[in-house]
Amino acid sequence: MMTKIYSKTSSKLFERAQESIPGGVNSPVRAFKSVGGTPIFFKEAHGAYLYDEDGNRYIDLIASWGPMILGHSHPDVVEAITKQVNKATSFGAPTRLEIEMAELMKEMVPGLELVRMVNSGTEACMSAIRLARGYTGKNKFIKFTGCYHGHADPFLVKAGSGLATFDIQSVPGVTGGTAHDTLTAPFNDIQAVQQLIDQNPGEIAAVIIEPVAGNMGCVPPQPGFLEKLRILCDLYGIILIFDEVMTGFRLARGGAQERLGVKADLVTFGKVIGGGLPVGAFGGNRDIMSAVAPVGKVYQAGTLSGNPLAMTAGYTTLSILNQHPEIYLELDQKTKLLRDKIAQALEQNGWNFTTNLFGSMLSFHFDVEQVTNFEQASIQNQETFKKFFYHMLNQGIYLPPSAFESYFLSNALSLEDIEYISEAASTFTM
Ligand code: KE4
Repeated sequence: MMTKIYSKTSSKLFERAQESIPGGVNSPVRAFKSVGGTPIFFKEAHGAYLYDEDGNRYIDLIASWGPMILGHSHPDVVEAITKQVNKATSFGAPTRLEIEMAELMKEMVPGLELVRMVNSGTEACMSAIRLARGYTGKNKFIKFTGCYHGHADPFLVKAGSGLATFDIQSVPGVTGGTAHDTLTAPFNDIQAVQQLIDQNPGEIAAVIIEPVAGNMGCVPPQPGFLEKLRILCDLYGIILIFDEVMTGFRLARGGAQERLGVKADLVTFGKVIGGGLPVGAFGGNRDIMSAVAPVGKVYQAGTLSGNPLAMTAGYTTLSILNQHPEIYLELDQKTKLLRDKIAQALEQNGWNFTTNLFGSMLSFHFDVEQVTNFEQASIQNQETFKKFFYHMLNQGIYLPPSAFESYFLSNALSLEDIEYISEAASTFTM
């Protein structure tokens, strides 16, 4: 039964929230600004479902932007956190749990020799860039237009996610000096990378990339692109950083490196490794990582880094994924089925669109032939996207509230849920 859902309490809470929190949210993409209207305030989540303040149920296709890969309130994760919370939540001192977490990540990710825990993907990426600069003694780095590596100053240049959503191409407060050292190239354009290297001889410390981009919608690498990037980095002594905050432990146990067969020098993580609690990490080659304090002089620190509660949530989540790799096959199959069903429904109703899919990452882009980079993502029809977003939301399906984000599936999504979503999409008419 398709019923129009609207959360009356959410609009009251949103008004109240704006009195105390900038824009009423603690992260801009949640504000529904690009789709208009009022964000839904949720109070509970179980499995593949979110429940708003009025008790309306939504099928969740964001999974908290990736972390909830097993579904919300997974019983094993809840049990483990509950046990730990009664022992301690944070010491600010080393614990056995941090060793076990690092060892498990090393077991799952090829080439991860040393890994440092932090508290967000932003911290992981900013630390990795500082490390690359400190290790090489060079200042510049290359990022790709439309990729998002968190909100640290150096990355807020032609970035994706919320910056693309709100069309913020340069951020007040990011100094010219900082932006000067951030070089940008179009995603999937290896010639542009070669050109930047030629124009900045001996000055580039690193290339940082989302190996499968997720912050301009889902944009997979073209065949050979990452391989050529690896060759260029080797040729010119540039550190290759894979930002796997989204793809890490989502695409495979070994993330994009395993899935795509390309090895980075440093990898950043977030989202899934916290199992819903704030965790980020960066790691890789022992020689480079040994430049990090207290071994080396590249300072990086955090009061709550590796805290027992977050380690417990992350360790439990990764252990389940490590022991049940079939989850990745199930996720891939469900994502492909979901894509095919929605695409069929949209085609039947005469919509013009393209879809990108990689593993359990998926996006739809209206009125554009293909999306292989940010420029193409930018010309998609955002008005149609908004209509589709609300068409689905009003039938209890929670899509990312931005045309520059990806769907993230949790393995709690059932075939019945997919059937329901397909049926909802079939009534999206011109
Ligand atoms: P956080 O600091 O938000 O934990 O991670 C930053 C980050 C780094 N790298 C990649 C590839 C990312 O996707 C992110 C964060 N992703 C966004 C969603 N596209 C987080 C959602 C938000 O900003 O609220």
